[in-house]
Amino acid sequence: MGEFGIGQSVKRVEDQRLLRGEGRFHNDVNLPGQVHAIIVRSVHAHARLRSVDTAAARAAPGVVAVFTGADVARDGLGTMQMTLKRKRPDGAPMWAPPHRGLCQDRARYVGDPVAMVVAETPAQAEDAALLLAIDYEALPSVTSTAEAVGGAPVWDECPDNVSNLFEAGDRGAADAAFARAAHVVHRRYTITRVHAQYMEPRGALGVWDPGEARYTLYADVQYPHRVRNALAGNIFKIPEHGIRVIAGDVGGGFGTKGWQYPEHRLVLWAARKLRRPVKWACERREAIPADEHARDNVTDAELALDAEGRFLGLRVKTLANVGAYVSSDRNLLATFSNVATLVGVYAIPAAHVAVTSVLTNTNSTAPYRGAGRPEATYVIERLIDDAARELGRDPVELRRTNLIPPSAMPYKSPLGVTYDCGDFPKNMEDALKVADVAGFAVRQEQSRRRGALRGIAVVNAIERAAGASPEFAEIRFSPGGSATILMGTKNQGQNHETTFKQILNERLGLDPKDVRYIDGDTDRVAFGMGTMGSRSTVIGGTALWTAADKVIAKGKKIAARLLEAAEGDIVFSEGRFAVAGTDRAVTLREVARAAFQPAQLPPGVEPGLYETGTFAPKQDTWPNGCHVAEVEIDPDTGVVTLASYVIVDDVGTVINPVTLKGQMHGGVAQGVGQALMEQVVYDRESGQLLTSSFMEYAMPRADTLCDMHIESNPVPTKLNPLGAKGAGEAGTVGALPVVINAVMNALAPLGVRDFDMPATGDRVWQAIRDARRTS
Ligand code: MCN
Repeated sequence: MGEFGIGQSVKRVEDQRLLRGEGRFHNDVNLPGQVHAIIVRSVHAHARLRSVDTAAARAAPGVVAVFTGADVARDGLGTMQMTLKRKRPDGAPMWAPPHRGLCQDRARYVGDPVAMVVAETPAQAEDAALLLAIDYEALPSVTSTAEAVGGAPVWDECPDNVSNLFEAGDRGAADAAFARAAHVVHRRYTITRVHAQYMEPRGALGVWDPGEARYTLYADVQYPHRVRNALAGNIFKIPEHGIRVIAGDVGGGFGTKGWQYPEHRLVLWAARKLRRPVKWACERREAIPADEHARDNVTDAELALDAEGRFLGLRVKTLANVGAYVSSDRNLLATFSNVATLVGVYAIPAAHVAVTSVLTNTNSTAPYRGAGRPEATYVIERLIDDAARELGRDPVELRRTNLIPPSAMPYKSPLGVTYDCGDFPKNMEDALKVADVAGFAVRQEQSRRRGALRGIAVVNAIERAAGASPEFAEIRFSPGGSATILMGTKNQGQNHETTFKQILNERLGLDPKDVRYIDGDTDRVAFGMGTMGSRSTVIGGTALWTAADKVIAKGKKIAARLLEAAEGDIVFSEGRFAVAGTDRAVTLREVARAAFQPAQLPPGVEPGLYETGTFAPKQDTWPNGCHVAEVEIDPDTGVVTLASYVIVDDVGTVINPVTLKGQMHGGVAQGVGQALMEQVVYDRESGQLLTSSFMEYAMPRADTLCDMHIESNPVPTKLNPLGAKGAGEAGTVGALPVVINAVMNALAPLGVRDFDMPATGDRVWQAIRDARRTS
């Protein structure tokens, strides 16, 4: 409806404030009397802490306190509790050790928090931190995913480093499919470890209010309510109302800022002990050692095909590196989501998947943009390209033969999930046209004349988004008739304010200027699950729609009285309640004002106008799309240049085409970054982190990317009244496989058979050289 409604390219209302530097990020919050904390982190991948001598640090200028693991243990701080009940392959319960906040007897990765120094200024805390005398006894370590099983034990209690095994599908059916296959294609793919690299490094400000006997945490978290619940229930063991969590503007989260980190409990705990606000602001150079990382798995995948190229079965075994600690259930979610979409958009009748989560001397791995879906899509889409090469078939034709047709919807996949709707063949056919795949040979020849190799790839992506869990919204009118919306989701850059105001405009006709937007405060917002898994638009948006429905229902009663008509004759549209078939009408604003004047109300109607909506979908949505990329490679340097990128995407009803494109661009950039250059690297022998800053960790820049052409092929879902599917991760899900497949398409004619990300110049050059030597 109108210029602000659903489907309109409304400019982001939040940008004025953010671009003028008027946002309020965690580091903008400063309180009287605050002191500053520095976390002293392990310099060893694995070490016994023989002693931590704090005397010199305590005596340093400005130091207020120095805390170690012994203090945490003495005060009885709790740990996160897992609710997932998984098992190890031997049937024993999974070994998924939580973090204690500060290391107890051992440090288990480079960056593991060993001590906290609190001083009047950050500089004094840093100087004092250098005076800590930590006597480490270095122990053998293992950081590599492939070498974790049978490597040096990270925990004595779990000598083989196997945390748990997760299986899906039907092993018998898959084995039977392989037994009758005409062809079997087998490959091993490695997906690297990366860091989310949000623009705003993490931070936390802890406050203790002795009068109210209550904590307040200011932090850049994605799920304020769940962080509060975890801190209250698991760590401090107090009722939830004993903690308030406030997340202001958040400069990117991408999944790995999800919820509670050790620093959150430490600043709160120290604030109470010291009776002063305690602030920790992660330095950029501290971020890679301090934060949870992502991805990092090794997969053996097999595809069975019949003589006509129809897919018969898929078998996948993945080793997923979970790091040294498992800080919550969500750290294992990536392995779960990974499994669900491994068959992609293809009619593969039988599949079996086994994911073994392994412990290593590395940071925990958390869900990161896509959380398992880019990994799954990478495996199936690479396997199809490799199968096409091995069987001498056209990769697009092979896909076309096996796509699930729209007539098969809802489609129950052999991995236990149901795709509700989508038109996968149309996505691909449209993308082939837009990307002019037919004209590739000409462009390849032009590249060849310039001395360059050119590769193309077409991949289909599907992902589980907006997983079934509740979300909350509230609409409050004031006596003057203006409105405030309070959302349980948490914006981190996804333009929630704009998006939700558009949804409200569509349903209630309210001008965005007349609506105030609030999120991220557990005292102001009654409930929330927060933002992750591309759920906010679908679930938060529907919660808001539900609350708006209640506003309309109550408004009709009030309007009937104001218009002296029967309630059944009142119709609501475009912000006005009218008597059907007449021009007699009152605006929503007038109705809202009347709601606060008891004399204006019909009997039995409660004064006031504030409604809540909580939506709990029955099922996940399945956004999908087709990505086509072309790369050019300089064979003399190995440098890969992205030449073109096309997406035809189905996220159901599009709320805002321009912000959706922004989400696609960002998502693709993160996938391209990982495919071409990003990687967290450890030294195999010492377990040292070799990429702890931007000096060693390469990030994509504007010139890494090319123009992106994005089109929509929306198939609205019936799972929510908006018809929307999640969109925030879709770009990344397709980008990872399409870039590497395009690189492989360019390299395979030279004899390169196996190639893993990242496609950096030196690695590509090496692959070309090795292939030339062999041939
Ligand atoms: N949208 C739309 N139509 C749809 C769905 C979405 O127009 N059918 C647009 C809307 O503008 C909406 C945005 O896309 O605000 C994202 O919507 P949604 O898919 O609901 O995703 P969430 O808001 O729940 O965001 C989470 C998602 C995830 S899981 C990661 S990771 C990620 C991402 O969003 N992290 C981000 N995008 C990010 N963008 C920024 N700037 N910062 C992050 O940390």
